[in-house]
This record gives sequence, C-alpha cells and structure tokens, in this order.
Amino acid sequence: MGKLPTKGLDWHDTLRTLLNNLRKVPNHLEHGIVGSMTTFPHPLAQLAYILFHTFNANDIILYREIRKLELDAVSMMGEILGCENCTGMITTGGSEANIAALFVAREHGYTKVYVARTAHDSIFKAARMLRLEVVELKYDEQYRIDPNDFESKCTEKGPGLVVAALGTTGTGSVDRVVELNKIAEHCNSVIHVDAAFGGFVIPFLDSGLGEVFRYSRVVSATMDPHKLGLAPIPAGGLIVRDEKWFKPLCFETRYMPAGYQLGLLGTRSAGPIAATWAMLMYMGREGYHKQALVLAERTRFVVDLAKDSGFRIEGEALAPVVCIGTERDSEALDYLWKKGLYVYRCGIAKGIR
Ligand code: 0PR
Repeated sequence: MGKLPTKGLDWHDTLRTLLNNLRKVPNHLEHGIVGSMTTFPHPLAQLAYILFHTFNANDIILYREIRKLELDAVSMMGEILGCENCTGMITTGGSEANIAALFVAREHGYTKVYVARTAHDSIFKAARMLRLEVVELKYDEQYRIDPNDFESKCTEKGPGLVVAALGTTGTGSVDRVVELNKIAEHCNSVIHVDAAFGGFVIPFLDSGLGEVFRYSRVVSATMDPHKLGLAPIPAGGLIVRDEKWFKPLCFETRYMPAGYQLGLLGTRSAGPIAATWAMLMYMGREGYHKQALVLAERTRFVVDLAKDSGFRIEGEALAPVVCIGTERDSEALDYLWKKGLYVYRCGIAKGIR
C-alpha cells in the first residue's frame, strides 16, 4: 500500500525507487512483446511529446497554434484514408475515438449500431455507455462482416450506424467497406470505420481497401498514432467527414475563452498532438509505405512458419495480426509467457496472436 511520506524524498531516492520498478517492466526493445499493438515510439515523437505535453490542447484560444497542429495532423490522417476535407481530433486512443464516434452518430439520430462480434470491445463498451441498440451481424469464415446479413437486417430494422474494421484486433481481417457502403446507401445508414490498428498500414499496401472515405456513407474513422503511427501512448485519432458531423463534440464550457471544449475530456495534453504531427511529417507517405511493406513481409513470414508447422491461421492477417489457431490457447499462452514471448488470445477465435 502506498503511504504518503511525511517528509518528501530527495530526487535521487525517488528516481532510484522508480527505476527499480522500471527494470521489472517488460519493454518493447528488450523483450518479446509480440502480441501488443503499441510500438516503441519513435525518438522524434518522444521529443515532440516532451516539448508539448505541458500545454492544454483544449484551450483552443490560448493555444490556437496547437489546435492548428491538431487539424493539420487530422487532415493528413484523413488524406491517408482517402478524405479531402476531413476534420476531427486527437484522442487518448482507439477506445475514446470509438466512444466519441458512436456518440456523434447518436446525436445525428443513429441510435442503432450494426456490428459483428469481430469488432473491438470498445464498440460494445460505447454502445452500452450510450444505451444504443446493438444489432449483431454475422461474419464469414475470414472474420469479415457478412454483407448479406447486414442487408437483410437493416432492411428489416431500418437506419443505423454500421461499424466496419480496417484490421480487426483478433485476426487482422478487413471488412469490405465497398460492399457495406452500397447496402448502407439503400437503407439510409452510415458507416464508422475502426482503423485504429490498420489505418497506418492497409492504405499503404496496394490492396485498394484503405481509402475508405471515398465511399459516400463513411462518416467517421478511428486511426491510432500510438499503434502503428509510432507516437507514444496516449494518442488516438478520430477523423470525421466534415465540420457538421463533428459538431456534437463541441461541448459548451462556459469558463473557457472559446466557450467550448472538444471531445469527451476536459484538459487534454498537447503532447500526443505534437508527437502525431511530427511523425506524419517525418515519415511521410514513403516512410509509412516502407513500414507497411516490412510489416506485410513479417506477417507473411509468421503465417508461413505457422502453417508449415501444422497450425491453421484464423482470419485474413491483412493487417499485421496473425491469429494462430489452437484449442489449447491457455496452455500455449502460459508456455510462451514463461519463455518471455508475450502473445495474447485472439478472442474472437480459439488461438493466440
Ligand atoms: N480498435 C481496434 C481495432 C483495436 O485493436 C483497439 C485496441 C482499439 C480500437 C482500442 O484502442 P485503445 O486500446 O487505444 O483504446 N487494440 C489492442 C488490443 O485490444 C490494444 C492493446 C494494446 C492490447 C497493447 C494489448 C496491448 O499490450 O489488442
């Protein structure tokens, strides 16, 4: 139990104690954290973070330069996803972005969420918090939403928000937004794309699956710099089609100079904004393209190795997540963790990833 010292420690002792803790923490550089979606952040991003983290990005009058950086970053991320005039905000991560996206949709009148179990748990968390009606969709053997099921359910139940994933957490599968878009047009629905993980990869591979804002019914997307964007935690992104869609996230805050704040939080650190902006500028299209090719190659390597060793792969592994199917997932997890190889359960399928 922590006990507040009566007389504070000196710097030295405080740091020594902290470093003792740090030594016990597995880290991305020395240990086999292979199942985690966060990365070791780029040193430039860490520097940008340190320089800016003391400022409150939610004071958009005092720190209007920071809001400009944020809008630049959001616009660049929108461009990656095929959007020309997108707006939005940097969040603390994918969960906050997903919760905000479902809230925005609700404020625009979409109170039903069409979603498959393949979606990230934060979508279900959001639906529960916002008391939205969840309509569960079937998924195919590749763990992608079954468009026919969406069609029949939205024809019967009416308009809603369908949540598609550009890289599911469990199997790295990619929902086919092109097909969902056609159906969404018919039944007056809109689409939120959870590209938290795949957003910095799929658009850079020549798969034609990444530029999701080219489809008319896509209104928002989650895309996380603290995953494959190489920014430090906590950095997520919510990209929305236009100002009008974003409006519900401007909350009246009477004491602030602007009279409002953006998003679910109050005070927001500018660190993640600066780090995200810096990474986008530094990496550029070419940098992320190169990273995507390396990741695709490594993914292929793991897939082939697992298959050659007699395992089946669950799902598509299009985003760099490889779910190796096994009924003995708990045993495998236990064994590998003991060896210092930190894998996770696939969740949606029996296996480890
Ligand atoms: N959407 C998708 C598709 C995700 O995969 C995740 C997180 C989120 C949203 C939520 O993002 P935040 O965690 O930023 O709120 N996916 C990882 C997962 O659940 C998160 C993770 C990260 C897990 C590091 C373990 C870990 O060590 O697998």
